This record gives sequence, C-alpha cells and structure tokens, in this order.
Amino acid sequence: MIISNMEIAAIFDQLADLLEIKGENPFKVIAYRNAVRTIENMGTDLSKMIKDGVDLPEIPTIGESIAKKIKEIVTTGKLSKLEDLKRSFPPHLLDLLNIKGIGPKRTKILYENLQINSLEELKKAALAHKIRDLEGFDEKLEQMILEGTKLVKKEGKRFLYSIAEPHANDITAYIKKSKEVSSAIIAGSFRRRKDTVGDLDLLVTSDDPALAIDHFIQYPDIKEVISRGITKSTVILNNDLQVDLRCVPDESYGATLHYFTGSKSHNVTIRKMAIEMGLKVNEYGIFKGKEKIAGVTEEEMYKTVGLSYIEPELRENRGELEAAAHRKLPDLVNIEDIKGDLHTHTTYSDGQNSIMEMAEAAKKLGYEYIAITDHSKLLAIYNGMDEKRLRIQLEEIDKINEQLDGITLLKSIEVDILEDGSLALNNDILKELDLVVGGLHEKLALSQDKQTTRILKAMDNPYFNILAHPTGRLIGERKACDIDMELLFKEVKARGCFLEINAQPKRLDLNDIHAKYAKEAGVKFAISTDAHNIATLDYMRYGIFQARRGWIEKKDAINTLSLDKLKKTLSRT
Ligand code: DGT
Ligand code: CA
Ligand code: CA
Repeated sequence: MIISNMEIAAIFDQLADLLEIKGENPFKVIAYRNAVRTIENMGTDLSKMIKDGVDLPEIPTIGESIAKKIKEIVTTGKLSKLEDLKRSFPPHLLDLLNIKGIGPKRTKILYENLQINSLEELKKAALAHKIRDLEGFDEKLEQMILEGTKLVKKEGKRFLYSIAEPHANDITAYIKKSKEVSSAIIAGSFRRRKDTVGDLDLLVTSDDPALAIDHFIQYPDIKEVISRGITKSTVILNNDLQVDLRCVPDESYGATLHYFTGSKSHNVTIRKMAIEMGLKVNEYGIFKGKEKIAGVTEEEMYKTVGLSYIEPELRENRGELEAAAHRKLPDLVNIEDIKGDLHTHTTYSDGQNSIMEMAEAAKKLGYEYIAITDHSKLLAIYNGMDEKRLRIQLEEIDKINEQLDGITLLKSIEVDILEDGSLALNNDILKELDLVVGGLHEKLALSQDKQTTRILKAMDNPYFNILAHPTGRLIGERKACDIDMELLFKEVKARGCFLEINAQPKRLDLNDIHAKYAKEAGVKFAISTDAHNIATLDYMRYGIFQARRGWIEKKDAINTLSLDKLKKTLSRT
C-alpha cells in the first residue's frame, strides 16, 4: 500500500472533525489535530518508516494509539474507526466545513437544531433567515455563510488539467492585453502541473490594480463575478471553472508567486525552516526583523533560506525541501529529451490515421522513432487484430520504413493481458516485434491478489516489455485496479520490463506518487501518448508533467534514448 503523509494527515483531520461534531472529549480531538500537524510537516515518509520498522511512538505528538492507527492506514489504506464514524453521519455533512465561519462546533449546532446536512440545505436555511437565531450565530454570520455557499468550489469538482489549460492560456493572454498589467501567470496547482485543478489562481503585477481588475471582470467567458475587491477578484467561467485573481506590485512578485504556487504544505514547511534561521516568510517577501531581504524573484526566495530553486512540479512536500538543502534535487525530464513515442494507434485498430500519417506527424515532432501499437484481438469493439492481420500490418510497416527518411517505425502491439495472465497473441508473432506493450482492458475489478498475479504472469512472457497504463484508472470515472504496487515495482525491475506513464489526460497513469516510488525501486519508464490520431501525439506534454511530478529524470525514461540504445534496452535476453 502506498499512501503519502498528506493522505494520512487528511484521514486524522477528518476523524478530528467528526469527533468534534459528535461532541467527543476535546482532549482527544486536540491530540488528533496535533498529530495532523506533525504528520503534514514530517520530512520522512511514514509508509516507509513503518516498512523499515522504525518505532513510531518516539515521534512527539504521536502516541501509541495514533501510531497503531497510522499502521492500519498504511497497511489497509483506511481507518476503520473513521469509516464507522462516517456511517453514523449524513454523507455531505462535512462539506459545511468548507464554508468560512463554520467549524465543527457550528456544524454540530446546525445539524442538531436545523437538521442541516448539506451545502444546499445550508443555503436554503440562510435564505430563510433560520440561522441567525441559533446560539452563537447572528445576522452578520448568517450573511457571511450565505456568501460562503456561493463562493465554495462546486461540490469539490475538479477539472482535468487539459480542460483547464486552454482557459488558463486564454485568460492569461487576455489580461496581458491590459496596459495596466506588466505580467500575468497562473500559479496554484495549475503551475504545479497537477493532473486535476480545483481552480485557477491568476497572479498579475500592476501599478494600478483597480484598472486591472476592471479589465479582468470584462473577460467575455465569465458567467458570474463572485467578488471584486481592491487587489483581488473571483469569477466563475461559463464552464464553472473558478478563477481567483490577485494583483501585486513588482517588488513582491517572487514572494507572491511562490506563495500562490503552493502547495500549502510546501509553503508551511519553508516557513518553519525560515523561522529556525530567524527569518519570516510571507506572501510579501522574506524579512529579517523589519527589513525585507528577498521577494522580487522566486530564485532569491529559495536562495535566502539556503535552498536551490525547486521546480513547481516538485512542490508537494514530498522530500523536495530536504533534497534542495542537500543539493540533491532531480534534474527533471523535459519534452525536448523525448526521442519517440512508444504507444500509438492507427486505422488498423481504433485509430483515425494511417501508419504513414502517424510516422510523418512523429517526424514533424522531431522524433527518431514511433512504435505502432494497435489493439489485439480480444477487443472486438476496438477492431483488435488477430495474428493474421498483425502479420499484414508488419509487412506494411516494413514497406513504409523503406520509404521513410529520418524516422523509424517500430513494430509493436498493445496486447491484451487475459484474465489468467496469458497474452492474447501467440509468441510466434510476438517475437517478431521490436517491442511488446501489454495492458489490462477487462476484468479490472479482480482482487489484489489475483490482479497482481495476473500482471506478473504476463510479464513472465519473455517478449513482454512495457506495462501500459498500469492501474487502469480514469480520472473522475474509474478507480485504479487493486494491484500490490510495491511488489509490481520490484518485479518489473527484476524482469527487465518497464512501466508506462500514459499521457492521455484522463489516464496520467502511473500517477506522480506511484512514479516516484517506482523510480526509487529502480524502475524505468516509457512516457507515451497512446495517441489515436496525429493531433494527440501532442499529449506528450501531459505525460511529461506527470513524470516531472514523479521526480523522473531523462535517464529514467527509455524513450529519451537513441534508437540503437533503445533496442538494446528492450532486449530481455
Ligand atoms: P487546487 O486549486 O485545489 O487544485 O489547489 P491549489 O494548490 O491551487 O490551492 P488553492 O487554489 O486553494 O490555493 C493556491 C495556493 O495558495 C496554494 O497552493 C498555496 C497557497 N495557500 C492557500 N491557502 C493557504 C494557507 O492557508 N497557507 C499557506 N501557507 N498557503 C496557502
Ligand atoms: Ca488553485
Ligand atoms: Ca484558489
């Protein structure tokens, strides 16, 4: 089970919230809250500590009972106490905590007196003026709560990075057209290239914030202006994406950019480091007493607290601060490092372009090679190929390769891994290929044991090279398959196979956290687009973003190798 400190902390945070709503002993609640803070700010990975057998109760604020719960979370991914507690409350009650002015105590009052158990009901009660008379509430607070229900991000809805991206680019270009604006950039999770974003945080430098905001709220794609302050404004676009604008003067640009790029946990940890050095960090700069000693650029911010510059993709408090202090940051892979795509489809299966068209498009991207990996026969709906059709395709690839100049087509297949771990095509044809990409396309809900055994058996086939979209997750639609990831990483490495980082915006699978763990286990990766037409060969950048978030370097990705070296790397014998 791989679970980050942030996820563990979030579980205890929820537990504390629910216990408080329930009216549990306050000291117990405080103990959980303290543990949350400790866990969030720990440099070392709790999952790892437990695996290494380090004694958890020695950590301050983490007593024996909490240590036991951490072990449960790390081994099962859940905390049974929290699950039980959740079942005793309405499912959306905790959403109330997202509203400014409402904490667990007020949630308890709202729930017990007015039976309010969702944001919808909260809004209704506020509109009907039922809240102002409750103990501890008044008219002003009721108004604030009503505002809050309008402000809150839609039901925790997150947007795929790829969906937010064109809006981010467009609104940045738009705001830059204003004469009053000297620079504009989207910070937040978008700048960290997270696979989904909650909202866009637009940071603008200007000497005249009022005029800049006037211009901002006239952006044509706005559905609703939520707030309009002197230096801040929040709007909702027609697709429900929220955009927060903040205006700052040039002299604190670096500090504000750093602050609003986040992540919050990264910021909190830097702030603590600075305090130990006798410095104060905030969104305006770094201060020594009253004197401002940094703030114009991010580089300067990091340097002042003794760190090398940390790329936004790494700012998740997953060890990057420690690495920066010891000058051990990874040299992250760049799109320019990519020499070819190892997962693409053509009209032979469910793609929309011919082999020749895909080859020419790949050449335009400057690639040295492209693997043609159409589906195998299990997938009738995808027009999957049997041995006979694959043979015809291979002959065509040979012919086209003779005509092509400056790019090489690699013979391949995206072969189905059957339920028993065998592959959908026989070895007589697989051995003729330059590489074999294998993937799960059905029976995704097997038990962890069966699913893991199935994949390991598939990789026992000596022609198997790359496991495509390893967990099968589709963001917002389908959960990841239940696989023992640690065992998988170990066995992939032992067999000389590779894991794919699939660049499809809904897959981005392996995800960032898994990629980092896999890399630590010595695994190497193929960053591939799974393109079904020439346009989506361009998805490579999303794969690169996810890889960078997973600390992947050029040397970790096999499709940064020249064709010669790639071929040697793919040979398992
Ligand atoms: P998102 O929008 O949910 O995908 O994630 P972010 O990271 O973009 O979060 P957002 O939009 O709530 O806030 C943007 C950044 O502002 C965040 O990454 C860090 C910073 N920030 C927000 N709230 C706090 C806070 O309470 N403390 C600190 N230190 N930083 C904060
Ligand atoms: Ca954001
Ligand atoms: Ca925001």
